[in-house]
Amino acid sequence: MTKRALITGITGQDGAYLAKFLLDKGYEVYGTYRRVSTPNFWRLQALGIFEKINLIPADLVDAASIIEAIKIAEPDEVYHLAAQSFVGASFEQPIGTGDITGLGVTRILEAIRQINPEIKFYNAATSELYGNGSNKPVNEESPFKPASPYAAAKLYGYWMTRIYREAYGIFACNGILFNHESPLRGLEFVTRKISNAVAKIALGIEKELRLGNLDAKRDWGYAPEYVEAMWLMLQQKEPDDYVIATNESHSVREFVEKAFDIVDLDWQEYVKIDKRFFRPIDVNFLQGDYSKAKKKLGWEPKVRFNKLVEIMVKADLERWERWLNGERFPWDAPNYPNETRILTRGLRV
Ligand code: NAP
Ligand code: F7E
Repeated sequence: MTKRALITGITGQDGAYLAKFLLDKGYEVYGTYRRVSTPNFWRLQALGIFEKINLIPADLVDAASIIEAIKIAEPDEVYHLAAQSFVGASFEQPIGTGDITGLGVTRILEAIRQINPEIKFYNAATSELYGNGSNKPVNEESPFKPASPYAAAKLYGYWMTRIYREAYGIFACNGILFNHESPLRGLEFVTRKISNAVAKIALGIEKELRLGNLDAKRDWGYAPEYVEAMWLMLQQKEPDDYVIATNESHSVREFVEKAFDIVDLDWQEYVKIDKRFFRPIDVNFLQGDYSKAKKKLGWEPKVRFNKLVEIMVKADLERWERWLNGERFPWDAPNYPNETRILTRGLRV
């Protein structure tokens, strides 16, 4: 029988790649989206899957809409990816982040427990849980020391996922994913901010790039590979938690240098340090040991740091070249879905 998956946050980077991955595997894919004043379906359009997805309006702060989404989709698997995912913004909106990113997990788990506890559940946990706890590679057993409202909210979601697994026997997994990037990454995250600016500077559209802490080090992988790990977790015999990473760490400065190298420019001539982009506390170093995922899931990263930077810079160069030639990006177009693709209680057969 065709498997059904519900993805929360299908309009985000991971949601879009996961939707494509599951469609390619033959799944019927349902995704939640929230009402925003400017529609945000450009990633699904860019991957050419917008018309293949069943969309259900739901917001993580509205428990009733979550219950409705699960009733409509009747999923075998729920991938919970929706969140206020930007660490910087969590310092500006700590309460909202707690509600969306933290309590949102419990709203979904509770809906699963009440509607159908057989549904398998993936929770998007994060390397931010470790905070500034270690200067060495960390694994599933390492201590957590969150350093932002975002990380604290994610830590709550991580524990609620484990609690529902142990208390109610729900097949619930935490994917402790380290940073993963792609040409579909949001523009506020540092990698895409850099690749986008480098492309524009190389083409003469922009003159400078303003950044914050260049010394921070991250374990950066390639997002399309990471969504496969999410799926693999839900195909195992037993639910468990896994670190997904590359086990390499590079600084923001290295990312900048590499990105400018690709277009033969000296980064020091264009990059300005701007205190607005520093955080009240930053995580200085993250590197993930993914041995457990390799052993149990057979998962390993393929795209490494240099290749990742190249993929991102080249994709942004191509976009801005097309833009210079008069083409408009998908996100410029009015793109509300055809109403027949939206499922609500009224339209449920
Ligand atoms: P993203 O691109 O920021 O996408 C976040 C998604 O959540 C979007 O679809 C967004 O919808 C949705 N959302 C936000 N607030 C919501 C609300 N109140 N109700 C319903 N939906 C809401 O994030 P991502 O990079 O794909 O990451 C996916 C998940 O993995 C997130 O939980 C993130 O925290 C976590 N994570 C990411 C990384 C990483 O490096 N990418 C690493 C570890 C963990 P709109 O499109 O309407 O804004
Ligand atoms: O920052 C530094 C910044 O915002 C990376 C999310 O997906 O990954 C992501 O969180 C580093 C930080 O990602 C700028 O201070 C310097 O040290 O790209 P970021 P993040 O905070 O690591 C984790 C795993 C998640 O779970 C999150 O959802 O770069 N940095 N200058 C800057 N960062 C930004 N954004 N902008 C700058 O101008």
